[in-house]
Amino acid sequence: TAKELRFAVEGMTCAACSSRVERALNKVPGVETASVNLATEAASVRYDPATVAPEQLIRAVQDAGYGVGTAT
Ligand code: 9UX
Repeated sequence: TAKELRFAVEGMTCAACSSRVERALNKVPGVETASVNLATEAASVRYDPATVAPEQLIRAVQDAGYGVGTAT
């Protein structure tokens, strides 16, 4: 069963930034869908908790060069 994680993404200043974060999240094995909203700085990720842990999702954002804020 998929779970949903929502958190704030810090440091995005243009639409290419949000696309980049979205792509990084969608590339992680176990992620079903990820969407990132530039204006609200919100990331929403549907993932399979048997395959991937929330920490790995956060690390993917950080490795892409952006910050992770509080869960929402
Ligand atoms: Mo445009 Mo977003 O250079 O880093 S992709 S600000």
